[in-house]
Amino acid sequence: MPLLGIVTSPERGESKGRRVLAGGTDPLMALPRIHVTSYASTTRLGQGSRLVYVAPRPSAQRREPGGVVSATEDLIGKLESRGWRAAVVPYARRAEAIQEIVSRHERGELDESFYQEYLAPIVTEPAPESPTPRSLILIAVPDRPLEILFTLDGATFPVTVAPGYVQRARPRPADVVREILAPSGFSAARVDGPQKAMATLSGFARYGRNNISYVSGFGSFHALRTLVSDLPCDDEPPHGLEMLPRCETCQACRVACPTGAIAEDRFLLHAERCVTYWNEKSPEVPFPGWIEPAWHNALFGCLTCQRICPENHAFLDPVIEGPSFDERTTRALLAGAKKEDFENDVRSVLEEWRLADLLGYLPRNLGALVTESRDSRTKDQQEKETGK
Ligand code: B12
Ligand code: SF4
Ligand code: SF4
Repeated sequence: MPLLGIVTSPERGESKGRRVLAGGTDPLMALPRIHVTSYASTTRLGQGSRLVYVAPRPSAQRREPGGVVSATEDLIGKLESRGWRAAVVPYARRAEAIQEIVSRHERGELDESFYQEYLAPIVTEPAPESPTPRSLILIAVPDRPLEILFTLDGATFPVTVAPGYVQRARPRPADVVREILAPSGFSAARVDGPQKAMATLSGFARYGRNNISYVSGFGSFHALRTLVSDLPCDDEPPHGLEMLPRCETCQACRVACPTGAIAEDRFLLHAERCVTYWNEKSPEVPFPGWIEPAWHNALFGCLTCQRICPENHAFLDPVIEGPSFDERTTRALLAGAKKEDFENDVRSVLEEWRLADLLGYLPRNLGALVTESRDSRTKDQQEKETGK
């Protein structure tokens, strides 16, 4: 069977509109660094002819209607068209970010229990061996707080959840990236690491005084994900750890933080003082006495230093509408009911919102919000009655 031609089609099976010439003289073949791979797939074009697909080697470019695009540009373009932000940066940023944390630990700047619980696993996690690590793909996925409606004492009781804890299943960045890269022969694997430090050392994000990272167009309301990839990437030196220019003259988050986690005398957060640190703790760990009831403002996480931030004003709405629970279910959740204790309709809501695995936290976390709400209602009532 004669070989009719060779194309560099972005998607397998997509040959329409491409010029296919005999003898491998397609103008695309003149592009550097493109070669026929051993796994090239073939498609029948017509009687006695065959079309061979080729995959570009690392750093290959490919012709698109608007010109030639690299696999990297193509990836970033496709991720951004989903509403995400992305960058491909040198793989060295991961080791540098890990070194940042390790040095702070060695200098005694980090609370030891906090370090052991959260950071030691991150800084010691080995990177996957495959793909050959050439770059990091940094991704910021915008997110918003969510509101769950509980019912108590005959009234609706709205509760906020900070972004990222309770959500419907959504496409995973790693799967999306792998699908985009597959036709070009590159691959990617999820890898952990100090996400904010990696993003900031890459110039992809900047720190706010609240120690949360800010990405252009999203404020701090985004999740960070990192993948390791064999996509090539030019070596370039790391950026410094940059702070938002506005923080030079603003202290709003520090003043608003009720616990003193954002300090005056140092930039690094006192993580062990953060409300989030405590409402993420295993359900059997009670909140310490120094956390005042009024400081709780979310079922998971704390939003005080993000809501007050002027850099976030454009990103506070809309809040995602989460599930609603009737009084009977709310009381059962407060009493520590497990997924199996509910009827199918409630169970499927818990699963849909990925709340099923978090139920153990509800007696403590929801309990604190309920207590606070009842206390403040009683106080309001007393004030009304006494006219104060
Ligand atoms: C541990 C952890 C926590 C801990 C500690 C938080 C912290 N600031 O370290 C707790 C449980 C408290 C927590 C809380 C939250 N977390 Co958290 N957390 C993490 C985790 C697992 C590691 C973060 C880390 O490396 N901390 C160690 C410290 C040392 O590093 P760092 O925070 O980057 O600190 C740097 C700066 O202080 C800088 N620095 C020091 N001095 C100076 C001086 C200047 C001028 C500058 C510019 C910088 C600078 O150097 C440090 C690095 O060496 C990451 C996931 C991951 N794998 O990275 C998520 C992560 C950071 N958390 C996240 C979120 C969303 C939150 C919350 C907002 C959730 C919520 N709403 O409640 C809060 C925010 C609290 C806060 N104000 O920081 C997101 C952040 C996304 C974003 N937009 O930044 C992450 C990335 C998870 C994710 N994959 O999306 N978290
Ligand atoms: S999340 Fe809450 S407790 Fe933690 S630093 Fe921000 S305001 Fe303070
Ligand atoms: S509230 Fe002010 S100081 Fe804090 S992160 Fe936002 S701009 Fe910076």
